[in-house]
Amino acid sequence: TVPPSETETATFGAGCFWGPDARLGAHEGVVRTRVGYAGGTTPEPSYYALGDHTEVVQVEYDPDELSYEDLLETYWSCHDWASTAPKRQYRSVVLAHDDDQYETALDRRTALEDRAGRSAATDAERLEGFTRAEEYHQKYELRSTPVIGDELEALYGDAFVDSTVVARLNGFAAGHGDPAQRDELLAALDLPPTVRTELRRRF
Ligand code: MHO
Repeated sequence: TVPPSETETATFGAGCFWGPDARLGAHEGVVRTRVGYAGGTTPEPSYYALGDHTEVVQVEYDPDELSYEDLLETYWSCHDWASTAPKRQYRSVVLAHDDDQYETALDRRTALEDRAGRSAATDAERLEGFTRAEEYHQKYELRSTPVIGDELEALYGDAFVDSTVVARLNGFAAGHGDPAQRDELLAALDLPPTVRTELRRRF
């Protein structure tokens, strides 16, 4: 897969970031994902010193293949947007990268509420900063099965987190994507048999 030269970036909070990393990573048109901390003011947040930040997933996507509106729909469909999270760490929040995204988020949130007949707990704010999370939180679905995580990390090296293929496999390992999409990708990859077998078990 040749990544597009022009991508756009979107950032969302939707509970524990492992889940949306996998869900959005499986999405056609998404080029890269990473998880991190945003939406607060505490300097240099980390998992155990989060301060007032929230766990977020950041995605780079190809705007020719995927619209911000479609991304928002998938974002809302993958978490409980109607309930207020027990901790700020897990709040539902759209962190807009520009005025356009901000206006679209407000607009689509109203449409969602009208459609569902319920109000959304999702906040909409401008993104002020993003701190990438610790490596062990990136592509967590793959890492949580040691043979897959270790072998893919060895195979992809420094490109592991930023790879489109790894983002897809991470999503597929969580049960996302459709069988045709999974088969097509697996057929195109020259993966070690152990990884192939373990992935198949997860799909
Ligand atoms: N329930 C999960 C949350 C982790 S997530 C990165 C756990 O504590 O294992 O916040």
